[in-house]
Amino acid sequence: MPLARSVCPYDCPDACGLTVEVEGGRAVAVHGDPEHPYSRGTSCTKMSHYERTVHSPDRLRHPLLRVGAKGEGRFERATWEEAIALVAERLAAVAAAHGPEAILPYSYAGTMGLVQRNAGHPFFHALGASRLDRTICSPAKDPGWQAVMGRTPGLHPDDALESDLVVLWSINAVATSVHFAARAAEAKRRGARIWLVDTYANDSAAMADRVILVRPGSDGALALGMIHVIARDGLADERFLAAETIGWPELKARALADYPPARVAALTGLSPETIEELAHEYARARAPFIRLGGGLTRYGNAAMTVRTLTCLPAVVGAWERRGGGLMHQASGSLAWDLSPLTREELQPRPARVVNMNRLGHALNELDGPRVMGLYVYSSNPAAVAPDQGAVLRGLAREDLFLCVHERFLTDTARYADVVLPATTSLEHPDLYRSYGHYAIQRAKGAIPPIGESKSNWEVFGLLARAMGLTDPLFGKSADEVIELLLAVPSPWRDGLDRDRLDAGYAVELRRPAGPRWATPSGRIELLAPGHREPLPRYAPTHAEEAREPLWLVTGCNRFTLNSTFMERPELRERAGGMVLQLGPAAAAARGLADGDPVTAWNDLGEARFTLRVSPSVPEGVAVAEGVWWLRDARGSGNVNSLTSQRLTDEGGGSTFYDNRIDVRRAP
Ligand SMILES: Nc1nc2c(c(=O)[nH]1)N[C@H]1C(S)=C(S)[C@@H](COP(=O)(O)OP(=O)(O)OC[C@H]3O[C@@H](n4cnc5c(=O)[nH]c(N)nc54)[C@H](O)[C@@H]3O)O[C@H]1N2
Ligand SMILES: Nc1nc2c(c(=O)[nH]1)N[C@H]1C(S)=C(S)[C@@H](COP(=O)(O)OP(=O)(O)OC[C@H]3O[C@@H](n4cnc5c(=O)[nH]c(N)nc54)[C@H](O)[C@@H]3O)O[C@H]1N2
Ligand SMILES: [Mo]
Repeated sequence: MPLARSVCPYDCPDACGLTVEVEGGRAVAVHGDPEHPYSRGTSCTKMSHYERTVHSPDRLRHPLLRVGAKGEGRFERATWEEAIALVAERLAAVAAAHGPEAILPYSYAGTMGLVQRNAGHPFFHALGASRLDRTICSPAKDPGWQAVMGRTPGLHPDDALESDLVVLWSINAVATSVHFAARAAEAKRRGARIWLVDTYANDSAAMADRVILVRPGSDGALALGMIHVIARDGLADERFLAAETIGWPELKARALADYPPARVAALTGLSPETIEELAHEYARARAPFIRLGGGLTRYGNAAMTVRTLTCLPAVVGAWERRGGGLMHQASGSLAWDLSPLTREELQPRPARVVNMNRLGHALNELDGPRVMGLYVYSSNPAAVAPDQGAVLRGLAREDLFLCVHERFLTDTARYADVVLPATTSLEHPDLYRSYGHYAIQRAKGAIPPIGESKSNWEVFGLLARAMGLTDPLFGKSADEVIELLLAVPSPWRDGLDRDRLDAGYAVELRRPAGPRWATPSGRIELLAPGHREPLPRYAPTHAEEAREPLWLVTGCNRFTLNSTFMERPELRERAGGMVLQLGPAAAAARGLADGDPVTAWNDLGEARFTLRVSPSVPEGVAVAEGVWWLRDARGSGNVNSLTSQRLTDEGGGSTFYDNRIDVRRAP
């Protein structure tokens, strides 16, 4: 049976290599590619039957025009010619009447492939549309890391194998990065200890030797408390600090003065003894490896927290020893210059920027001009964006023209005036990199498009032609665009085996030689002279002052990915529906029992859940895993009707976990 090589296109650090069995133009089975250097022949539960997504009976197969009310989901079939002409005409009318900035593109990570993901950029730039700040995930990691490490690349995930203490810090690796979890497990077999630092005992707790549950958003305080104890007890690596860092005297003085264990205990909810123990064990480990996840980046203090944690390995000199240091993400993005595709300079003038986390605001309140045309692709904002009530109100506006390019009739697509059917990654070519490892891969389509579906790149080519955009880029094929990207030289790709890449195999980027610390001072900057706050400190979260008693942690579900995979009945079932987990005391205090229908509410809205009483959830915390479609919600919203549009301290990031709620029995 013919076997095609492909790549998992989803927003996950593993970016697994896949092999696809093809029979009569159909994908009949999908496996992990044993030749992939990172994923090595295994994939997650979700992808093991990717063919069920690709050939799902629910795939959109042809363009649709709305006939019902917005959100109702009633459409009639149209041809591509009709649909493209209508979208072009409506976008042109919006631009003529209100100016091109009244058009807003909205996209995120439905596919991570470089061409399909960024396909809309040149089109919307050429129109002069508003620009979208794509910050829904964890952009605060970058300023946090850069304040200390500049452009120094982080650790390689395989370095964890050499560590004697792997810290899963705010990452649910067993759910969200199964191949990093496998490395942590291998390190454990070789004698390493594993810590989990989290807000509840998530799926990854089972592999940890020690589970450390902190009050949400307080990790920066914990790190400063550890630095206090390390400095106080003479456990800092003074030789490393003197030779390789700047600012240790100042950081040490601040930690000693302001972050004694008693104060840090009050901030984090840990006991002073635990803080002392953690500091001692971390400092005495030979090569502690911190894998920093996304959880703690979804708070108002995110960048400062990441920055503070990034100081820890330097304080104990961990960078000096193989396996020691911190990995916030893989740094392979440094290998790419996407400007031949994204083409900022096609803009007639720099257009305004709209933060994607504030879509509710953009649709309901933003003026000068008001958003009158919205084009959504590779994203499902009706479900995944914060403050769902405001987003749905905006999408329901009668005067808003909405086009959605999708694989399925999602919550967002139901509001569209025009729905265009999208291909899956098995039906179009692309070039993939990963944010969790250093392999890159080029995939051809393995099967023909399902129905009349088209890729992002093809659709923007059609729209560009219909709107009279003449730049030669719009006439190129996706494969020609891949060549454009590969033609930009980068030291990361020196000596790259092009034949192997073109044949569909994963190829590793090579970390170029460079300064050891790529910072302005050439050293690790524990004090950042140019920063508006030169020294790390504990910064409060947004919800710290909220009235509601429970922090809402809206973590990832192991069997779905954001709102993706909700199309698969068997995965939906395993994902368990809209469940809210509370600890036994919080449930008892409200007279609630396991299985009760409950309503969670706050100032923004309310959502219905089934209660699960769980000893894994500490006092003062509530956990809801997964981003469910409205179809699966018993009330009028999913968990994002409880999350706010507030942003992080730097990076304009989302603050999905920085919210509080209360809970009552539902009727
Ligand atoms: N409450 C809460 N909300 C969250 C999160 C959370 O933890 N809690 N996580 C947040 C995070 S980290 C992220 S990154 C965002 C993710 O936000 P999104 O990137 O919007 O994520 P998905 O829900 O996966 O939606 C992607 C959509 O793209 C479609 N798609 C896939 N491939 C293609 C393609 O090639 N072309 C087109 N046109 N469409 C395609 C899929 O069918 C799917 O509907 O969600 C955020 N929302
Ligand atoms: N199965 C599955 N895999 C996924 C996804 C998915 O939805 N499902 N989503 C993908 C995407 S888009 C992303 S961005 C990544 C995210 O994957 P991860 O990096 O694992 O991030 P999260 O799942 O958001 O949060 C990880 C953990 O942080 C905890 N946490 C929350 N607040 C805090 C805090 O203040 N301090 C500490 N120490 N911990 C805290 C949460 O309880 C959670 O257990 O996963 C990707 N992979
Ligand atoms: Mo994400």
